[in-house]
Amino acid sequence: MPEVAGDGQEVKLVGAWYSPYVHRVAWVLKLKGIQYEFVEENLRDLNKKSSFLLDCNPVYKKVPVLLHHGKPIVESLFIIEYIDETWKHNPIFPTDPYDRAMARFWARLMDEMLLEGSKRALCAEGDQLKKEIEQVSDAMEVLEGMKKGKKFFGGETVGFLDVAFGWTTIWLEAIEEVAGVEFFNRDKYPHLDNWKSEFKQIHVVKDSLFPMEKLVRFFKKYRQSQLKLAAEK
Ligand SMILES: N[C@@H](CCC(=O)N[C@@H](CS)C(=O)NCC(=O)O)C(=O)O
Repeated sequence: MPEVAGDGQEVKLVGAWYSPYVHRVAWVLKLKGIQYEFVEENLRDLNKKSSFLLDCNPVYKKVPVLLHHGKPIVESLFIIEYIDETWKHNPIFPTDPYDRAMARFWARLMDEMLLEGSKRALCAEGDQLKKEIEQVSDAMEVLEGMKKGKKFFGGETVGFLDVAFGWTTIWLEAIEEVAGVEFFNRDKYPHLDNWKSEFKQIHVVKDSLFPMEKLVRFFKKYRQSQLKLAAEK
């Protein structure tokens, strides 16, 4: 039986139900069997964040925040590294230093290109939307090439890159629906398509995913509010 953190009091995850960054951290905690308490932060009004969040993450003021024995760790990719180094069973990172460095590189690049790009697409129109679609498509091409010939990005088992890219499973589809665009084409990205199906079958992922319609409703409101703000400027 792997060593797990105590009674949930010593590990807390501060998050928001819809956050892809939060889910990737939760997946790693669950894959390692670490008990934790989830603390939902209400981000509806970004000017009214809790003093708890502002104390924990004074620089970025964002979720997720992981608290371990009361000490906060921020930024999802760093949090995952911390978890993997602290609880060493069921390792998430590759063991080879070169592979580890490359995994960090790809995770960060894809956060910049794919995650941030598709987030911007969610609230974009016209030429701006076209530009974001191009960037997201470039990123998808790269991912398709990286996935070829392997069951998971990590090889035969789920690894750091799988959890880092796991958000594409439903978040990307929800963005496509709300922004009225197509990023993901099964015929163009068959390896990614297989991976998506495999990833969604992993029990900790399956149990944590919520209906896509819930996310679509949330994103619709978000898009409308952002477009309204942009029009008022
Ligand atoms: N780079 C950060 C991004 C975290 C992030 O953007 N979180 C969003 C929720 S999905 C947030 O807290 N937004 C509040 C805000 O933008 O002020 C990470 O990887 O943890």
